[in-house]
Amino acid sequence: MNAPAAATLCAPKDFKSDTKPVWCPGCGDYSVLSAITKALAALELRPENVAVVSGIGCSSRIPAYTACYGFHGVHGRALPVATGLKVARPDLTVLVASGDGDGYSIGGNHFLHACRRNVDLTYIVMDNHVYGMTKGQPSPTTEPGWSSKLAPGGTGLREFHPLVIALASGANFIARAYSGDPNGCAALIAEAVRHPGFSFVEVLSPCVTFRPEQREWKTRAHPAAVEPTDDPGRAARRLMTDDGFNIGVLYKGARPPYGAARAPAQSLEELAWPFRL
Ligand SMILES: Cc1ncc(C[n+]2csc(CCOP(=O)(O)OP(=O)(O)O)c2C)c(N)n1
Ligand code: SF4
Repeated sequence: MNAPAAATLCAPKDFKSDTKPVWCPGCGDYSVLSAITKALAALELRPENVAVVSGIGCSSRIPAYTACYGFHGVHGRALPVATGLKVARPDLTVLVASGDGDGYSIGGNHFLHACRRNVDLTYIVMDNHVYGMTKGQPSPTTEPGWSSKLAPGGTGLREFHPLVIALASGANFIARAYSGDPNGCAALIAEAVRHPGFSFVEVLSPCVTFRPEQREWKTRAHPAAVEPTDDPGRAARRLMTDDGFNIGVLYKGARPPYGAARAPAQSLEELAWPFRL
């Protein structure tokens, strides 16, 4: 799909590609795609100035459905690719799309260090508490008692707490969104992109095929009762007692992003220079 002429603002549809999503009907990821395109339009960006990087999973298919530059990479490795891209091309807006399996299991170590490095990225994790693409294995955020054919009786393992881990590791912006509210989700993604440094948006995005009970999330998601804080201690106390369904910005830090002072490279030669043999 061609974006409008440079002087014209882009609409959400201008950020969508002509590739039709293959997600199951009712999958939460449709709404996340729509929220991303709405956010990019609201930010008055253009597809050619945005890159969407992902790993592997149903959620990680998102780059192909946008008209932005995209990289559908290796399972769990979206963050290092996006980090390299943003450091080399600070002029681009870089979004990273992941799932709870991709981002917290195989990619868990990269999550810690991306928070710590604080490169100016927006990390959107579509959390459905299951590995959807590979047919329903428990993920790090699966409830210990969730019983299924692949894990009869449940895993008995406590869940990973992505927001607390992001805070402890140094993320500069932490929010939770719900795919069932695409406008609210778009507003949170736009705020995350605007905020300098590593911004983490955990999106509750139901897998209607392997976790059909997640349709009930629409009755559980609720706006966070308190304003975002810039105090990590207060944010930690809130997040530790969080019910998992508080929606909104939960922490907004003021750490300067990595490499903020660096100007974009002007040529391929300049980019290649630090890697010369
Ligand atoms: C190195 C490697 N290991 C395992 C897989 C198989 N695999 C593909 S997607 C996936 C899990 C995806 O789950 P999640 O990130 O939660 O995404 P969802 O499909 O639920 O959106 C796994 C284990 C793979 N592709 N590559
Ligand atoms: S398996 Fe689940 S996560 Fe994957 S497309 Fe279907 S509903 Fe969505």
